[in-house]
Amino acid sequence: MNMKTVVILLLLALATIFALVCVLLTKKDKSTRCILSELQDPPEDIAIDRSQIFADLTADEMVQVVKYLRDHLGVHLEDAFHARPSNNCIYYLDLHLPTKAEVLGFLDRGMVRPSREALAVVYFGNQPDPNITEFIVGPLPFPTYHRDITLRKFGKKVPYHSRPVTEREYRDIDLFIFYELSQVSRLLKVCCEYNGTNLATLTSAPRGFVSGDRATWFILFHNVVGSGYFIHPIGLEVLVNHSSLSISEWKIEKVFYNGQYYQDLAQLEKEFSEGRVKEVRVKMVRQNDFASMKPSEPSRPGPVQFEPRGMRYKVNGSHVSWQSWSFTFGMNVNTGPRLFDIRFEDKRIVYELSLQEALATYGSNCPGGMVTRYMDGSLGIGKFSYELVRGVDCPYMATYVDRYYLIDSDIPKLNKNSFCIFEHDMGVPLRRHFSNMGSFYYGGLAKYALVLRSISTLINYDYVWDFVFYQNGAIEVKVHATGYISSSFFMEGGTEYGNRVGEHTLGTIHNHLINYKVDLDVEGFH
Ligand SMILES: *[C@@H]1O[C@H](CO)[C@@H](O)[C@H](O)[C@H]1NC(C)=O
Ligand SMILES: *[C@@H]1O[C@H](CO)[C@@H](O)[C@H](O)[C@H]1NC(C)=O
Ligand SMILES: *[C@@H]1O[C@H](CO)[C@@H](O)[C@H](O)[C@H]1NC(C)=O
Ligand SMILES: *[C@@H]1O[C@H](CO)[C@@H](O)[C@H](O)[C@H]1NC(C)=O
Ligand SMILES: [Cu+2]
Repeated sequence: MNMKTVVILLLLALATIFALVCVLLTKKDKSTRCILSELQDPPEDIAIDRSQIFADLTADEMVQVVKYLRDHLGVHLEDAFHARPSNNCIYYLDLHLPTKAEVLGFLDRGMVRPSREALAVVYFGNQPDPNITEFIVGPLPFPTYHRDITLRKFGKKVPYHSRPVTEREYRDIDLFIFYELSQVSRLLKVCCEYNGTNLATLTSAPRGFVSGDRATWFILFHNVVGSGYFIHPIGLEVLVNHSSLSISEWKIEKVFYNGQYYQDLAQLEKEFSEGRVKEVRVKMVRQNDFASMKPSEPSRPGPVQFEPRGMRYKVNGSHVSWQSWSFTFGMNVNTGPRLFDIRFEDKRIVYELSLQEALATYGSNCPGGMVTRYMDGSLGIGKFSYELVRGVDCPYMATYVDRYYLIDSDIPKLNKNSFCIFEHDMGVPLRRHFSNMGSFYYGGLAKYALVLRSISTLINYDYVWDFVFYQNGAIEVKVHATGYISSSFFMEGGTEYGNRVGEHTLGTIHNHLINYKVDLDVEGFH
């Protein structure tokens, strides 16, 4: 099997291009310049200072909010890293943006700076009627108040069963599954060379079909080390009902093995020992893994761009400026990268441009793949925006920026170098003309773009999120999908649902849907 067929995935390019030229070529408003010059600082410093209103929470602010909530909620908060479903814990924190009216009042009309606040999402599991509550906590950095905004925001109580699964819950589910698997030890030894440690699980979603369900198909794979285990399925899948807040009440509701459903693992093992299960012997891959990402041979280094007279863009905190453009960027732990106050020639043209959701819907003849509709916002597009590798993930000379996030734990975590910013030669002229008619001349201009990028690894696949700014006033959002495919065990009829990419691996048919919010604000229309 050629590695490339597996590793190289679809390339998805969604392009939203705004033609802004005519609006932007209108003359600069001198009066705003006059107001700015009354203040002492140069305009660039003022812009940087004001952009702080959109800045992500700092690690110190997160620590203060956690401390405040522990001291003021009147209940014991377990650290989410250890919390069981029946505990209370802080699920995540994020910046709470003031309303657009408040922000614009401050930015444009000299009104007071709105106070800086955090959004805290708390799981209240340790009470008779558990719920999820959203609080606003402020003012930062030293909070003195919190407000429950759940009912105002959602119009109803947020049911506890709909909460995203925490890392702790995944760990507990794994412990539960591997404990239960001892019931099929004879089958697993024969079919899959199971030795107690060489299998791994993969979640699916949604976790049911009616409100209140919390039962998930988990798919079993050979846990091939240092390689994409997602394409080494062994043919076994289990439906785990983890709705109970008491882990001892979790159960396996259904079992699937190589095309057949069973009531439970005991029934599967019994039928296997009676010779009524058609097992498929899947060898544990030890070398020449078709899923390996290792280049097969070293290659000579490719071309590299350089900046002969240094960077032509500036990055200060969350504020970026380049030629006529400026904007502020950040990362929402769930929804991913977000940009605010995008200006061209100092005029705001976009108030907010942010990723909202990445949906992937699958088809398969195995239950896990068949039901799967991932909504990556619930996994954490921002949380899983990991460190970028210089010269591969972004050009060598790019500027790299760290991000802190807090989710699934009371301690802020660092995603080092998880944004990159670079100016890039587009390899094509922006405009040119060669004249050999009438008179003899040439005029041309090289095309450059400024790119803000982050890359999210959502389980098996990696999304490369680009926000591209062009000299002509166009903005483009782009996504490239790479990483590994999600796969099912290959069985008869599998090719109706995808392509056979390995002896036992079906690359399943699916769609990606990427959703952005664009709040265009040309000429102050809002
Ligand atoms: C960032 O901007 C602030 C305010 O304008 C300035 O004091 C600081 O020196 C700048 N930092 C960098 C690294 O440019
Ligand atoms: C959720 O639980 C919290 C903590 O006990 C409580 O203050 C809040 O009123 C509850 N929310 C709803 C909508 O019942
Ligand atoms: C099981 O097999 C894996 C992969 O071959 C190996 O790395 C691991 O050490 C084995 N575990 C035990 C307990 O033998
Ligand atoms: C899951 O278990 C709960 C009891 O813990 C039960 O009420 C519910 O019906 C089960 N759900 C499914 C999908 O089997
Ligand atoms: Cu895909």
